[in-house]
Amino acid sequence: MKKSALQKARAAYQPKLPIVLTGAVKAVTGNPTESVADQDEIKKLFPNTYGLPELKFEKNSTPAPNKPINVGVILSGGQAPGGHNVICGLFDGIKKIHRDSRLFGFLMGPGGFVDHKYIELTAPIIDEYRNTGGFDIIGSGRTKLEKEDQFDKGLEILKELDIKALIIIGGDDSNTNAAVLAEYYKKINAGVQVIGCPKTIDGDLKNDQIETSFGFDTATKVYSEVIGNVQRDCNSAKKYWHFIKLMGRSASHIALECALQTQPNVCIISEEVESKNQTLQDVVNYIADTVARRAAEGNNFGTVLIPEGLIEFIPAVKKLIAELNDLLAAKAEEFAAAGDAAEQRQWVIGQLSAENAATYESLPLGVARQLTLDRDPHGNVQVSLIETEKLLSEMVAKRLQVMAEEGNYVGKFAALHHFFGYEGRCADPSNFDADYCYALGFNAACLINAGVTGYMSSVRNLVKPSVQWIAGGIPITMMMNMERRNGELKPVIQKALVRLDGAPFQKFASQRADWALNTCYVYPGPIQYFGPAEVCDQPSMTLRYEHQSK
Ligand code: FBP
Repeated sequence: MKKSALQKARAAYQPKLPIVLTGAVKAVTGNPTESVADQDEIKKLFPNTYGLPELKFEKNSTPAPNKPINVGVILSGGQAPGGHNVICGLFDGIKKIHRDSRLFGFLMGPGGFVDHKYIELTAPIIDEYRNTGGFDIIGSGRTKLEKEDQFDKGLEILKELDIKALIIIGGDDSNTNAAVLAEYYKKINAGVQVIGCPKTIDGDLKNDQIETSFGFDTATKVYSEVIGNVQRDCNSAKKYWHFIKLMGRSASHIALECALQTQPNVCIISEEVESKNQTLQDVVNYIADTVARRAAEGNNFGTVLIPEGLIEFIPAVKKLIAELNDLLAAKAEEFAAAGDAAEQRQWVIGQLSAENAATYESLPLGVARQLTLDRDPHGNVQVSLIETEKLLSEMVAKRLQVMAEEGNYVGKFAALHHFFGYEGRCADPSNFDADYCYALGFNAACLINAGVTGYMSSVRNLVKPSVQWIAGGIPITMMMNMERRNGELKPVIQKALVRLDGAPFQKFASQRADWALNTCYVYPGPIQYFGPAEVCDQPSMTLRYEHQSK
């Protein structure tokens, strides 16, 4: 494979480990834990792995003699920069336990585990992927691991390869599955540990114990670079409004971080729209007012950042989606048999409550249809397929026409559309993500060596230099609550949405009026891998503000 000059230089980068992981370690046990909510239900569902203590690694003076161990690894869900480094850290970690330890990678996500498709990850393979973006070392997939026959089928290959620990690198849904698998293997005495690693560019897998998921830092830096470039272009030509949709599923962490980095004229935060009980028209009016106020100053240009999950947070649409989820879970076959798209639309309208049917009918045809189609295997609406940026700009154009007729707007409005998502998911990890991911993988090996199961690899104190990071393990059940999925109440890891009382949102809210009217763009430029620490090694602004407020 031909390599770019940067790839070659980057291969030589040695990720920095927390100092505590550089020698022999011992696991120090904290107090028993509780789930974040619904304690009784979660305890009943996880009798063998509920209430475990938090673990913290500390230096040990005498390294314990160890035996070789075989480990399996799965990449699950959407790509996130740094996944390869988790695997490299894991490989180096188990080799440190014993040089005869072996690592097997299951191909194309959890599906490869169930179908027994794997490769052995040897040193030459691992060395090809150090500090690179992507998940192509073994591929990823979205098969949901949830049924006992899948767990049993997977166990066959684990036994065949003498694998004693399985590492699942995934987001909230995949780590929920890791917890269910850990519980099952413990219950049947399978002799296999299951450990999770917090992955997702969306930044929604975080809590008091997991400060951030990996990939968020790099992806938001890539998006901020291109948003900055678009802003400089629009400030040069002064003739376009750019509507930029950003990935991130339900949560608006990505949009908020990019706003903090680039200072656009408008950034919508879905969680705020929901808390203010706003309608789509309210959001449109807010953008149109900003366009009009800038036009009055002679500025017929600007930028609008839109989180991809916005539509789900409009309270009326949220209610509609909840009813659609239950309806489609209960009557999937009837829906499929209803006929073509127009007939299915009529069938849906006939089944919904009057209030939700009215919301459904009020949405543009394409958006309404997407809400009834293609849930991913975890039951999520595929919001990345909804063109919210076009929907909003069309509605803004209409609103401006009305405002012009009323004498409240004089200006020109020409809109361009962008969707930044896939562009950032496989970028070469920033120094932060390269170090963080390597540490998460290496730490997972330490958790294996500590003999635990049902834990998530945790590396904390992330705004400090990486040598000062704190390493340990968090019981996954500690992050769980009960939520309705596909018409049933299920134990799942609680998704972290943007907190409106949190420091990152507060900072944004205190400055956005200035950014709206005045042109305060910041141009962050591309990720830098070499150079002064203030350019190369800064964690995300979200993480920095969150830590400042502690
Ligand atoms: P994960 O939760 O799996 O990390 O998803 C990340 C993500 O990039 C979302 O932001 C996006 O909505 C989704 O994946 C897109 O899914 P797909 O890769 O299947 O098109």
